[in-house]
Amino acid sequence: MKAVALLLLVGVAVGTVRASSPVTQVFSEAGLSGINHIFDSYVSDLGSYGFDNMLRSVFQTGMWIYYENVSYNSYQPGKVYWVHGIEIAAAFPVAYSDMCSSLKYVGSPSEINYDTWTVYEGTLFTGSESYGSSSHSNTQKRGSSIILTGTSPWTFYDEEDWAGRSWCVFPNTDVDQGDGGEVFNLGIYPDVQEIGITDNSIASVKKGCWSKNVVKAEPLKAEHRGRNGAWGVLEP
Ligand SMILES: [Ca+2]
Repeated sequence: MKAVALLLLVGVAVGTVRASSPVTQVFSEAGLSGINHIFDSYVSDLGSYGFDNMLRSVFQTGMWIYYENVSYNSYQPGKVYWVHGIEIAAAFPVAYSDMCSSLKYVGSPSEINYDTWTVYEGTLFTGSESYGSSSHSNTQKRGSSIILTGTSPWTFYDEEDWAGRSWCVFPNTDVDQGDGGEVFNLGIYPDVQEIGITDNSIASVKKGCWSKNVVKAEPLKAEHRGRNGAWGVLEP
């Protein structure tokens, strides 16, 4: 982690140290300047770091979600700015600058392309979440949005213990490639209903594709999409 931070501090310089775990360096000015802070874990209130409503640009690895309100928009709907990639720099559009009050990464804390699923309570990745890197027999039926990382498909069921109606979902909406040959696969689904899954119905998850009902989706509309990543905005 120290080596990663060092690389980030010197910018996108050529280096042999590369982040393979989620990390974001946030800046108070566009163009990766001004006051900055490095985060590698969830922050439910950026005010705790004196960084509330101050973000204008980021340099990051992994997928990070930047929320307008504290606690990941749990209690108040708001704007969502998403960025995924490998050593990717992004500037927030004016309407999304100086608005971020909480942030979190997606997937495994230690390896961005580990096979994981995250089911969020609200659409647009808001609220509480269920997360796993293996099959789960009971996920509490609160899911409204999903993000997958890694290369494995996952099957979601509307009954516990992998029963009932099912949907096979692949992590194939986005593939990012780093300069060192790293690959980051994602399946980003901001509203389960858009892929035919009933809202608040997901009750269990199994690794692999075990349903004839195979979900296909287009990549999210992005503000920018390049070889090493993409970013965009979502509004309720
Ligand atoms: Ca805010």
